[in-house]
This record gives sequence, C-alpha cells and structure tokens, in this order.
Amino acid sequence: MAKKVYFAGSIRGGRIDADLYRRIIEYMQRTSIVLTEHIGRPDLNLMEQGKRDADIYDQDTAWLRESDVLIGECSCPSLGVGYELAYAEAHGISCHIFYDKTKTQLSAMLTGNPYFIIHPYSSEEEIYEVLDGILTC
Ligand code: 6K6
Repeated sequence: MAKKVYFAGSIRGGRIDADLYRRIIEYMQRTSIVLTEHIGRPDLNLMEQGKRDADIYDQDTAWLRESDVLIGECSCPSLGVGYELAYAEAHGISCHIFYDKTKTQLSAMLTGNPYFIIHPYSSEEEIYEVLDGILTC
C-alpha cells in the first residue's frame, strides 16, 4: 500500500532549496502520497499570505499524526522543521532527515538523537536511491 509521507522543508527559514524540495516531492509522488506537496511550490509566499498561522499549525499537526513517515530536507535550517521533527518523534512517526554535507552541518539536537535516521548526501542522486529503500519496503 502507498505510504503517506509528510515532507518537511524550510518556508520562513528561507526558500533557497525550494526547487530541490519540488523535485524530491515529485519523485516521491510516483509511489507515495505526499500530504505536504505545497512545500515545493515556487509561489508559496503568495499563497501563504491569506492563511492564519493557527490554521497552518492545526492542519500540519493533523497531517503529521496521519503520516506513516516524515521525510525532512534540513540543509536550510528551519525552526518549523525542527518543531515538526520533535512532534513526529513524540507521536512515534518514523523520521528520515536528509542534508547536504558539503554545505551544512546539522544541529547536534538532530545528529545526537538516535531516534532520527540521518542521511548526509553530497549529490542529489543519493537522495533518490535512499528514498527508494524507504518508500518501497
Ligand atoms: C503554504 C501554502 C499555502 O499556505 C501556506 C502557508 N504556510 C505554511 N503552510 C503549510 N505548512 C507550513 C507553512 N509554514 C510553515 N509550515 C510548516 O513548517 C511546513 O510543514 C514546513 O515543513 C515547516 C517550515 O517551517 P518554517 O519555520 O521554515 O516556516
């Protein structure tokens, strides 16, 4: 059965990796249901303007609770993504964290927690190979 994926990526933390998020989301959508496909949208800033933060929080935490797995791209630091990881851990949801080891050093609060399954990568292709193993098992 197709897995429900909560993809987490930076929004207010910065949109430098937005194109990468879109490619990862499109890849996962071949086999899985991505609950948060908006994270990869280039026009997200415009869409964000009409939404109340309380509604965003309620929707995202509801999606987290119904997801089978959280996939986080954490090369661009984001308070929201850090919160979502802790929320997912508290609810027993499996968490896979990807980051570009040639560009960033991940927070010790993530690398130091054995609950998180961490995938440092140096080229984008490595992400898709690991995703195949996570999403098709
Ligand atoms: C987006 C599209 C339409 O409306 C919006 C409004 N903003 C958000 N919508 C959904 N999730 C959000 C929004 N802002 C933050 N998040 C959640 O926090 C996402 O699930 C991201 O994984 C994470 C990003 O946090 P920040 O701190 O970088 O904004």
